[in-house]
Amino acid sequence: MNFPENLVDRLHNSKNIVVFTGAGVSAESGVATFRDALTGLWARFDPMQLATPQAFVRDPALVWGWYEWRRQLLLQAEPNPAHLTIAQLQQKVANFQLVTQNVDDLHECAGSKNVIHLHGCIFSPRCFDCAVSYSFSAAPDMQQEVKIPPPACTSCGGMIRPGVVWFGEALPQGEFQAACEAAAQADLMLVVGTSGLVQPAAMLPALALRNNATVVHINPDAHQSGQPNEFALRGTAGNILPLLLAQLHHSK
Ligand code: BV8
Ligand code: ZN
Repeated sequence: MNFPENLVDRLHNSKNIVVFTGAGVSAESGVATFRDALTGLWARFDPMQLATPQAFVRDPALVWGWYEWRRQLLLQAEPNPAHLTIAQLQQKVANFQLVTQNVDDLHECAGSKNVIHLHGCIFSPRCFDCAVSYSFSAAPDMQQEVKIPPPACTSCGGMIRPGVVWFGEALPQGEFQAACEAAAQADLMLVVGTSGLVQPAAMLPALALRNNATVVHINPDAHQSGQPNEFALRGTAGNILPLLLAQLHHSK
């Protein structure tokens, strides 16, 4: 892949890098993206319908079963070259911030530090009523997609819920604030594997652009926006990111 000439210089001269990831960065680890069709029991649902507090209250076992199914799949997933490259990049750059919309822990497994999770994490459930955190005692053992009643909170008896941000729920204040500050101070933002549909996370690239950062979209669906500071690299994160990192080496 040959990168646009001026992009390589911008990459090389950038001092404050933000990497903003979505489900596409985990696709090459075999993890379905958020908008991939659901399977089995959940096939008839749109994820948007299930990832809500209303759905959980209406049928807790259906929703908890869905998250346990996803947790089981995630426990079998490994970081892919995209996650690994992002972790390597963090080692090379003085001011670096990784912001993810993903609820998996593959960035951390790849060695990334201080990851901002805008939408929470599937591995940190809490009580739906009193918010006391809950720790899993074992990996799920689901032979197929089934309903599983959520565990009861040991402190108040309420239902344990997934540690993710559902539609209609506010993002964790501190994380979102820190992500906005990092985007506003960045001189380079890599936007990796996101459809840019979910607000308010999807506004981060626009925030970076408004502050004259170079914004690079890495996505098979990426398209050129025409803005001088915005670049579209069409392809998979697992292929493009290692090449991008290699460019940084060569041009030194
Ligand atoms: C909020 C956790 C307000 C759950 C997620 C109407 C009604 C209700 C709400 C709204 C509404 N209109 C707007 C809203 C707001 C709503 C919203 O944005 N809705 C949109 C979708 C219409 N947002 C919210 O509700 C947010 N909260 O607004 O609160 C508020 C304020 C104060 C007080 C109270 C309330 C909360 C949003 C958070 C939702 N939770 N996840 C779970 O995971 O189960 S979001 C979910 O989508 C995932 O986290 C995912 O990360 C995220 C974004 O999706 P992507 O990551 O982009 O994934 P996607 O599948 O879409 O795309 C994958 C991309 O990868 C594609 O582009 C593909 O081309 C690319 N790709 C594929 N393979 C590769 C690749 N790229 C590179 N390499 C590859 N190999
Ligand atoms: Zn409780």
